[in-house]
Amino acid sequence: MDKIILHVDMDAFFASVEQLDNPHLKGKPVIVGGVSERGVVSTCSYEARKFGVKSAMPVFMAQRLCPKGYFVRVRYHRYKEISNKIFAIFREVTQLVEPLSIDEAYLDVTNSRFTSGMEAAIYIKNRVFKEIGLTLSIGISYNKFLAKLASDWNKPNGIKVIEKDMIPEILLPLSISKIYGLGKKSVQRLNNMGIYIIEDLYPLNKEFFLEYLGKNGLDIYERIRGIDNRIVEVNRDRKSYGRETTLKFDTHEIEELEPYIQGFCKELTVTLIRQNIYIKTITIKYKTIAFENHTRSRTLNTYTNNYEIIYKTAMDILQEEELENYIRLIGVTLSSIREENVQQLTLF
Ligand code: TTP
Ligand code: MG
Repeated sequence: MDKIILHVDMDAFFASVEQLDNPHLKGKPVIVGGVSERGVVSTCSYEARKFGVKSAMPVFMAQRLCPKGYFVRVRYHRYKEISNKIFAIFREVTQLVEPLSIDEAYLDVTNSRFTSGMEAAIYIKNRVFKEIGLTLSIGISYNKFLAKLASDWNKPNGIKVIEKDMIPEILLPLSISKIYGLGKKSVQRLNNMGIYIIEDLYPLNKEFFLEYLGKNGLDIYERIRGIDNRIVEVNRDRKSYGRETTLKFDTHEIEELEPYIQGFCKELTVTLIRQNIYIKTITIKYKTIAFENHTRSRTLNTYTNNYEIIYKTAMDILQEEELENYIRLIGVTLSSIREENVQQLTLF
């Protein structure tokens, strides 16, 4: 089955936060940056983009292009605070969130509760708008390269799906500068050979790519054909992976809890396997209807990412609990993480 990857990117992020916090700036050209004349523009609202103002432009130039603009100072802490809230929503949608920057992430929703990428995207957009008051753009496809391309398609406040049967039509007319992994120098070199759009690259064979683009060459050859096998990598600094839920009906019957444990262990092991991560400690967490929290852990002798072992251990822990009170919430957390690096794996 193809993966479902989302690329999510906030619209005019710093400027939108300024408009959110200062409603009189709504609908106005807002330019966020260093306030001194020597400063540069971090970003600007879409109203200011009409005047030609852009990220990284010197502020004095922005002042010339847009003299009636509202120039405001960067408030990084505030943007980070909002970013954390947005990422918390992403992580409720899927465990597989790869942050790319303060306002941008890849989400792998293949095994999430959503039946389609579109459904997940609409859910995210609605929640971010309702709870935070900001808009974002989402690209949906079966790999990272195409998802990222798609999120740029209808900015701001857009959703765009790129399906398999839209390749190569969608890729052919694109500028080669849109190819992920192709640096500015390579673009320039190809331009010098008369190659400007992806269509110009199609007739060329693999040897050309290897010769002119070096070790990246084969990746680029595949990418322009819609192939990109990079996985969505969650933050490697994480200490644990967990899933929990409030039960539909309070219970103290192991049989009724088992399907939840099973589901969590399945989801979590899929994540472990994808990320090449092994764990040693399994924790069961539950909350009774009296709101007492309980956690019970077991540490194995060896690291594992095996579903059967993790599931069986989780059930053993649960079976040893004396569940007198009814339970309202149950969860499984996996910790004591070890990453297997790819080189090691290929050696074996
Ligand atoms: P971007 O997502 O590149 O830009 P954006 O969110 O402002 O606008 P868009 O709707 O096109 O996505 O960057 C996110 C934030 O990072 C941006 O709001 C400000 C900051 N930033 C800089 O400080 N300097 C820069 O050169 C760029 C590109 C971004
Ligand atoms: Mg953005």
